[in-house]
Amino acid sequence: MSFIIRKIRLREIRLPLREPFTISSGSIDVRRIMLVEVVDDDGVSGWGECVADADPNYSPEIIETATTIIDGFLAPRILRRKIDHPREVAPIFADGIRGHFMAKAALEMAIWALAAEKAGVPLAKLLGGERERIPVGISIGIQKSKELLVERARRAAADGYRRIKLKIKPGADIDHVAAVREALGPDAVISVDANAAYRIEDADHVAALDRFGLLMIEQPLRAGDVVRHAQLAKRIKTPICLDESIESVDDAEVALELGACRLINIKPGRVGGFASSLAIHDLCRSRGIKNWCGGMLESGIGRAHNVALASLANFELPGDISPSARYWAEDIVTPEWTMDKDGYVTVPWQKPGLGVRIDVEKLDRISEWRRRIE
Ligand code: OSB
Ligand code: MG
Repeated sequence: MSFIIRKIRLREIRLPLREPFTISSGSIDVRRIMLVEVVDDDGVSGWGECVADADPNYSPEIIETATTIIDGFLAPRILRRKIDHPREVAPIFADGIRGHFMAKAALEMAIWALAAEKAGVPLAKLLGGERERIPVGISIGIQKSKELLVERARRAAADGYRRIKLKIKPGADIDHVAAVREALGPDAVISVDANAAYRIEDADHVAALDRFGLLMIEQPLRAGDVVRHAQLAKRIKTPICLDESIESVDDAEVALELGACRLINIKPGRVGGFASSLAIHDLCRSRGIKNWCGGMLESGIGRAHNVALASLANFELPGDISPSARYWAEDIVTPEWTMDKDGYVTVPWQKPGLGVRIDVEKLDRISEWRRRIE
């Protein structure tokens, strides 16, 4: 079913987080989110969410660069062009435009959502998903003290989360993880995420985490340090999962070839969108490497994309797909995303498109700015 995009609307909203979120590279208490709406000839809309943040601490991209790239370079390539399938979009964006994966993803994923809506099928189906429900993991930010971290982790365990991930950095790592392991017991599934806070010289220090039986350590070294991740992998027992290092299927191929990781988390917003996510998924599956779906503190719109993607077969580990109420006093979609007491979120297989209704009136009220591209 082909379609032609006539209009693209960008806007920024600000959602206050219910608790501040701190990682090794920065901290936020209000999430600034750029939303993308594409509208086709028949007036059908598709929504996307840009995962770029206000500060370039996780990625070099920020909201302003993504806006500029969409407006100046991506939108002109897609407006008024006949599209037969959303998988055509990623190659159109890749040709001659380097990087800017978060900008590309926001627009590409909006177009996938539109295509699902038009075809009257759930986005999960269009992507080739199969899971009825997704196991959920929580990502707990760095806390002011070990005691506060233990309290937060206990609460998460009681809520039913199937995996508890602790953000770590030098000085808030070994003893913090020890305290949580002690509090939650040997059966709790615990992982850590360093967001690139260590250097290869810290290998012995990182190896001290091996005794806690962690599911993985995510992104211990700098994004570009794939070779050093391979070196580190030989010196620690805890499986390495790459996050920031993987922006494309090429990156994934190189990382696996070098033995830099045993797991890869896929954030569609980080890798340029769904076509790239599917390619990484298929590559990992063929190599026996498990995936899980990462998160970027998305609103209910980005969460819908992530849930749909995580329904694919190789997303075998719990995803960072917490329910709306973990982040926001009030989400921008109905129904809000919820997690059952066993720690699963249900894929909306009964509904077309994203499977949630977007409260556009509310968005209009809270938008900081809006821009129309025609
Ligand atoms: O590294 O996974 C990360 C949030 C912002 C930036 C980077 C990361 C994260 C998270 C949050 O861990 C996961 C979530 O959305 O629940
Ligand atoms: Mg991470």
